[in-house]
Amino acid sequence: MKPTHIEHIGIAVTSIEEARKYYEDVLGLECYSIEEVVDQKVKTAFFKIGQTKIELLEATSPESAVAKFIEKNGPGIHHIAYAVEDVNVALKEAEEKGISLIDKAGRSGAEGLTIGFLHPKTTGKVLTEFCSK
Ligand code: CMX
Repeated sequence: MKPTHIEHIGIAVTSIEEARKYYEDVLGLECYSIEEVVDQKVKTAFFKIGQTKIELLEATSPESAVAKFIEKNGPGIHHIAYAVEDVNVALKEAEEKGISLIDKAGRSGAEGLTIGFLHPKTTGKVLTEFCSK
């Protein structure tokens, strides 16, 4: 499954409108896309740095994983996403190596990518995502 690069880092925020100021005004990055991912109950804002992206995540419902995360921890780094050739192959390989899957199979994520999450309890407490085109 060898990941090729970090596809994005997901950062939980209470308000994209507030949080984006740091990325734009201080780091000088450009927000090139704002997209709601209905399935995940989040609004996302993307900034590109080389091959990698920063994904700001704002909950659109109190039931969202991001809302629960912020309630428990406050805003901050939420997950790391690795680019892999095929999410389904990567999920299967991880499971065979004893990792607990959140997603048994790839599903649709932001930017038209196929995504799948691994449970943080078996990844050293880091919520981990695989992404493929
Ligand atoms: N990073 C690390 N650990 C996390 C975490 C995160 N982002 N979110 C939850 N956890 C930990 C909790 O701290 C808790 O650990 P302890 O048992 O040691 O206390 C454990 O996971 C269970 O957490 P919980 O608050 O009870 O939450 P749930 O079990 O209901 O859900 C999780 C946790 C990871 C299964 C859920 O958040 C999930 O399915 N996430 C994947 C989907 C997602 O995050 N979508 C939003 C982003 C979508 C996108 O990028 O498009």
